[in-house]
Amino acid sequence: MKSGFVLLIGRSNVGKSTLLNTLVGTKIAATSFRAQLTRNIIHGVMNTPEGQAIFVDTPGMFKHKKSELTGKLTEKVKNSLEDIDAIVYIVDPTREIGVEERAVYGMIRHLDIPKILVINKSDLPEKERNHQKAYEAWSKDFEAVLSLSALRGSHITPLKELVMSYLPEGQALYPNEQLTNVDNYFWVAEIIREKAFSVFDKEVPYSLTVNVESIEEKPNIFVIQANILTNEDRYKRIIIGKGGGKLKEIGQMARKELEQALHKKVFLELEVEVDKHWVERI
Ligand SMILES: Nc1nc2c(ncn2[C@@H]2O[C@H](COP(=O)(O)OP(=O)(O)OP(=O)(O)O)[C@@H](O)[C@H]2O)c(=O)[nH]1
Ligand SMILES: [Mg+2]
Repeated sequence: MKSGFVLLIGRSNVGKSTLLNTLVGTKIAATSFRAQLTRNIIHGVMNTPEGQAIFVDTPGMFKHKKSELTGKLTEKVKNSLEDIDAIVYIVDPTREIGVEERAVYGMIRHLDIPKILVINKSDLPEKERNHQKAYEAWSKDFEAVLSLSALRGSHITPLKELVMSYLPEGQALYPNEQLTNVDNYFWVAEIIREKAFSVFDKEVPYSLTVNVESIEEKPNIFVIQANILTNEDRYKRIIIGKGGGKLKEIGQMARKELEQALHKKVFLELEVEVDKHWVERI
């Protein structure tokens, strides 16, 4: 059989995590319309009759604001370039090629590894995808160029086939039933963070992280305790909201999704704490 690692790389918000979930067929990585959601290297496993491809989701490259977090994320992406068998480079045809895109491309173009250019979001009307041609002009630097929709799951099969064709002979690296490297604690935290991202304006999401303290499975219910950690008191107040309304909203959305995925009732105890040092632990 064949097996190997396939890197999903691209700037923030192009749809890397969405594509990972679509390829694996289940939601592993959190996704958001807001940039810089993914903060860890996440593996998603695809098993086919031919073999096993392990997709590696990476944090989006993001040059907009220099911060400790951005620096750490860029470092993680650079480290993930080792021991990769193929690269899927994802771009968003609604956005112009700019300094940021060229910087990401600069990181991979010298690598002697098969590269596939994925022009994502093909479900959007043509007039919104007004940079499609500019990206297509890069085709000579790639083994293949595919236009697809990660969100709708259209034209995914050609990508799967291409990826498998580039993988070397090898044994399965993950047991058949295991689809990811992340554990339930991480996964639950990501779901909660995704919901927090969806509730607040730009400023707050970059100042928070989620820590799951405990997950207890009882016969009829999961009891989950989690903390939202944030840098400052003023953010804590925003996250809790008037009469606890915002926190409740996040909790309800997260609980709904967790219940759907776990096929069981969930009791989610969510608190907010100020912790100025959370970025250092990422
Ligand atoms: N219309 C459309 N939207 C998409 C598609 N793929 C992803 N999106 C949307 O684009 C946004 C970003 O998706 P993510 O998968 O979180 O992007 P990402 O590249 O992982 O972002 P970072 O983790 O911040 O680097 C979300 O709102 C997705 O729903 C697609 O094929 N079509
Ligand atoms: Mg992501």
